[in-house]
Amino acid sequence: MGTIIGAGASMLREDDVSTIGSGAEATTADVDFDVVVVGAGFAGMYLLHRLRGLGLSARVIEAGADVGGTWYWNRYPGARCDIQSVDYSYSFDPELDETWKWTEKYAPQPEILRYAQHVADKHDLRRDIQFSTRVESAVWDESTSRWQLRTSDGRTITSRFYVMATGCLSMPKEVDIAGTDRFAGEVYFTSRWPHEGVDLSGKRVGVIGTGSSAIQSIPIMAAEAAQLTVFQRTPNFSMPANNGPIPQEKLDALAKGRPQYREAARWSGAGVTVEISTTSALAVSEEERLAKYEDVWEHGGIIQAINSYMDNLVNPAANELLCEFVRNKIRATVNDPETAEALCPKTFPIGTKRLCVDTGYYETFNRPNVRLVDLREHPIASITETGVDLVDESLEFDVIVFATGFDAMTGAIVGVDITGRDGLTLKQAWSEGPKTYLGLMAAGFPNLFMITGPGSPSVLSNMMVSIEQHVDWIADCIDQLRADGLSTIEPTPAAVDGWVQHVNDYANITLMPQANSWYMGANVPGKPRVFLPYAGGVDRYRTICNEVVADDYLGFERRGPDGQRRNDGVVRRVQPDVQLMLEAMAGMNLPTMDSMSAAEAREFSNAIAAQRAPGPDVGEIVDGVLPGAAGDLTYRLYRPASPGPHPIVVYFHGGGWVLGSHDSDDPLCRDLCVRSDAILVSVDYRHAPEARFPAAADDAFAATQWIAENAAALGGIPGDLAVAGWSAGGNLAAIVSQLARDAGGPRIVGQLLLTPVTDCDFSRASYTENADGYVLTTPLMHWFWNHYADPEDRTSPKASPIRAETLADLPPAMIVTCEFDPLRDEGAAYAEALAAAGVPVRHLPCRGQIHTSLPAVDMLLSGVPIRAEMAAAIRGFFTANVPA
Ligand code: N01
Repeated sequence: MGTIIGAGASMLREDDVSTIGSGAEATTADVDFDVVVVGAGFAGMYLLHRLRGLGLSARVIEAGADVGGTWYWNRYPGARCDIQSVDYSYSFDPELDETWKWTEKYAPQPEILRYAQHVADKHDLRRDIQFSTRVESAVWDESTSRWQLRTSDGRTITSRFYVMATGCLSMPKEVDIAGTDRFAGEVYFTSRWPHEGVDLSGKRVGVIGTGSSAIQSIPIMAAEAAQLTVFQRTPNFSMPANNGPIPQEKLDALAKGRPQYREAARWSGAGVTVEISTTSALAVSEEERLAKYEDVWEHGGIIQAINSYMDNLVNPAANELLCEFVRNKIRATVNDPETAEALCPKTFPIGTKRLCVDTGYYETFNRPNVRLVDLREHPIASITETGVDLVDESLEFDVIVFATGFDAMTGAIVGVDITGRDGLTLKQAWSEGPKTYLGLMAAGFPNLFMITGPGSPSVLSNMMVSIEQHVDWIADCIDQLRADGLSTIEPTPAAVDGWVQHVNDYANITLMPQANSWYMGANVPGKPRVFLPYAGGVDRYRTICNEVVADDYLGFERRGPDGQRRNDGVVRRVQPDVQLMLEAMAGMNLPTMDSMSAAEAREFSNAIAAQRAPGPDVGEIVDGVLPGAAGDLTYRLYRPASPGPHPIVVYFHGGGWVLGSHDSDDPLCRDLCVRSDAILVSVDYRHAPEARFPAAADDAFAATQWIAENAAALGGIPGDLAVAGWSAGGNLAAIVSQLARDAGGPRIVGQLLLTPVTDCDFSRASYTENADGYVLTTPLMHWFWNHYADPEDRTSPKASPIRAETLADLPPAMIVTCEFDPLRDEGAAYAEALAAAGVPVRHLPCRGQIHTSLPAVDMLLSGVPIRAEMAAAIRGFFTANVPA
């Protein structure tokens, strides 16, 4: 075993639970360390360097015989990285950029491995790396606050901190094909390719799999082998590497300033600076779109392709355009139309499985010695002594190559038997999918860190950038603990649950979960189907990690001899797409409406509304006029495309009784009409301050009466109406329900109240918690009320419906509230009060949403399930399917 590092020797003894790196002389130097790291790939190597810099004792345990990690193991012919080499390299040591010159845009595996070896030499890393050794088990010892690790050489070592730097794609997936052991010929795995290489000349070779590894190696194997048969279960999208010298624009950008170039990568979405489109693929002409795709095909890489249009990964229609472009490339390249069609992916959106990068892959299928077997048409029955039996044909081979992939992101971590606090194993804790905080730590496993673990951007980014960020975060964290006299750190269960939720929320606003990819764990039989990486981007993720530290390690509990510091909390609670909208608005530096006159505020809100997405098409839209309480009111009727008559919903727009019109909530009305198959009549009403309380309420009721009387003429089913409204419109819908009850008609069968104003009381907690930052602010609510009603009028049930003498006998209700809304608690209070009065009511609290989320149709994907529930409630009102 090698010696331990110079500066401090091991500074933590087994009887010492108090300090880190205090400078004491080591007595058990070769078995006790401040930090043990598993893996000597790029992550473990840089971490070792950082830990040494902090004067900590560290030992890296590595299964391979040298450094390099994935580049040590994956030596199959044609292996290259799909990120350009100048980007896929360390930034921590600027001298490396001077001493190392990449020969190609995408360097081959031997060159990347040499680079790792060069770094190891330069920083003299190997003396603290124990090669050809595995950690077999790791157990947290609560009494000493240390990890006890058993290694494959039969030793036990201890450490205060334990770091899994095991890589995301390092544990090969077990082959799940019958008869694999029977084959008597040569068997190779791309992920464990023999170091001495393989001579395929003159041999009949079968390759199973068509992922990145296969796609890179197939052209080279085909050139060597006598015959090559490719067994394809799912075709993949691949684009040309166009490999060659490092592109001039890259060299120019680096020449301008390497530090700035590196810094820009750290704050980019994928860890590589590329142009990010802000245009929808659907918003440009076909000619423009194809020109853009061609440019990316010829000059770009996978990150440019994904970012060619802003909605490639969120809108199925936009995605399909890029899919078809690539399919047409395949059809144009492969001579045999049947083979070409079989190579065209059609079962998942492009980019939801890792895009492949190739050199001559599709062209290979034009060679006379290459055959594609489509396993969807001809499944494998079994592997035999001599080859592969399909259900309808027997094929003989000298060599079978398995390019069948990895148990990604979690396989290598749970592959080591890790037992945390109270005997809990990581395998048990992750039985339903990995649960981490920031992809860095797990609850119940103190001082266990993961580098690029599940729940971090990792595989969706340039790994080098993500590795360096994690290593720096972990090293800084350990250093801070030492400075604070603390010895353990662990995330709280609430922080972990919140992060897992946030990771899922992000995945769910993309198309990513639709593919049976290794991102989803779907390639390994029995693995929980969970989106593993964080889709929010390197830049946002870095901001979050920095925020956690700045907020006194939010979501962590740290302990030391002098007690504990627990800063429980969830770091991101707003829905990701809402957060993006808030960030975009913040970037625009918009004025606040409560600083404007009513006329200015109306103009401002109209200008904003003009820029929004239009909402879905409906069968028919009719604008009309109806009599209000004191003069005519305009309305807009939305009719479904299905044959009528339809049930009618009277809808009242939002805008604090001051703003808005039947135009302002147009996308929401369209959406509700389409989803509920009901007519919506969106009614305007007089606005304050020109017409103050109770003008709006009186108009709303008068309009409802007129619509009830004219239901048949409007194409509706006479007799029953529902009412609905958002914000101040929700207030009016609630009040109309009360007025109709008291007046003995019209008959209202349901009320859909969306983030309604129900009370003039500003003392509820949501007014304080969400006072600012979520579009509708507390000062703006004051501004609305001041325009609308005098203080003595506000307590009238015609302004504050929650104050009605009785809420009994009101129509069934669905009340939707949003978590980050000043009106949240009064909506919830109204739901409770209705229920207490015996009214059937369903309260739908929307996690992570803000007041303006509900009408943001076609802008917020996270709002889709909510609007589906709203529409279901409308249908339920008319079928007496009362909400529960
Ligand atoms: O593995 P994969 P990979 N019967 O999982 C098939 C990175 N990487 O090693 O899709 C028949 O992508 C499986 O079929 P299906 C990169 O991130 C990067 O190629 O499950 N077929 C699939 O076709 C990449 O995404 C680079 O239906 C079976 C293939 O095997 C990741 O590593 C290079 C099967 C596995 O494809 C993994 O790539 C290489 C079965 N029983 C790798 N089981 C670059 O940087 C599996 N398959 C360029």
